[in-house]
Amino acid sequence: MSNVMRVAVTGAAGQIGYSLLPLIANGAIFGPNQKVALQLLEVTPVLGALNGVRMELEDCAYPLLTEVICTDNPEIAFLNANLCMLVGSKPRGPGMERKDLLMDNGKIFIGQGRAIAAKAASDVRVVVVGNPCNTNCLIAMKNASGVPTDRFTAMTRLDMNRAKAQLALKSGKHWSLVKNVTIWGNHSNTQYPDWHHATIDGVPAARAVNDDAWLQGAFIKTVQERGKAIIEARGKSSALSAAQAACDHARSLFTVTTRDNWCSLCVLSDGSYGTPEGIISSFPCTTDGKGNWQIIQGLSMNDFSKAKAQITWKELQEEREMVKDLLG
Ligand code: NAX
Repeated sequence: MSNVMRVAVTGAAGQIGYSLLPLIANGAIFGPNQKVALQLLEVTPVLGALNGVRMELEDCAYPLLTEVICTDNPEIAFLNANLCMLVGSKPRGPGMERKDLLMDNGKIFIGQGRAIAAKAASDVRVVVVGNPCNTNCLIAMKNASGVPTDRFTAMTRLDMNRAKAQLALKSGKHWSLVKNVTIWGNHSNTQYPDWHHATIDGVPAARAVNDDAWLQGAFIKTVQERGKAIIEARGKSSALSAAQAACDHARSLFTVTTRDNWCSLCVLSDGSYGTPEGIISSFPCTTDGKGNWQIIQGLSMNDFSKAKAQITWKELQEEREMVKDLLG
């Protein structure tokens, strides 16, 4: 790794940003021995608030943090960036259709994809968090001419963490003992959290939980609708858990992840498991610790899993169709 890893974060003055930046500055992605510089992007009207965040970061005097750059220019934010965390996007307004949200946000990710291609470091990795994150990721990737497509990933790590927590709570075991949960498809309420290969303290999850009706019903629904439940309870969308998940996702790219405890990443589909090609879909993945991932091959999928996965893959195809004019 470089002497200093340059991490660009968009939407940095937003609520996820406020939880995410301290984690990055404290070594949550690259570990306790790697210096980091933060390159923060916001829209122009929010630069004042972003400057306040910069002041607070300085006031933390983090040993690992070398520099904080604040800008409204993507070409400055992504300059020599090794990791770009694309968090900023427009929230859905009242009465706004899904297509309007896709189109409005899509335009942001065209510009950011181009700026990454023009300015980021040659080893850049991109993590898209801002929603609709799968399709935003596809748009950024398609507009980042010359950047290999496997550098682009979108986040279902929060969904995976939520699924692990639900399995742990149901089985009375600690969540650190839950392994190999897969999120398939879209980061939306069509996603399919799949427990069939998961283990809890070394025991197959289905045996540890011993409640198939719960797994096939309430478990899936709780994970799919957790975001909504948080908004109802808190009055705001998930932020600290989203920030933690974004770090977990990026850390997985830069540490080795094996088949014994895989991670879910949204990556460009190559048709594995019957997923339509050319969408950004969540898959079970391993990583090599150098920023590279591989889709795990050879897992069995029963008819229940196939049917659930089809629903979310279809939604991703529909999203891609809606933004086809933005795909470079
Ligand atoms: P906030 O509205 O608090 O912050 C978003 C920030 O992005 C704002 O400060 C805004 O000014 C900025 N922004 C908007 N357009 C921008 C642009 N073109 N360039 C740079 N910055 C821009 O939202 P927050 O709660 O932080 O959520 C951020 C995004 O994460 C949302 O799209 C949200 O839906 C998404 N989420 C994704 C999750 C996932 O699992 N993939 C989970 C959490 C979260 O819902």
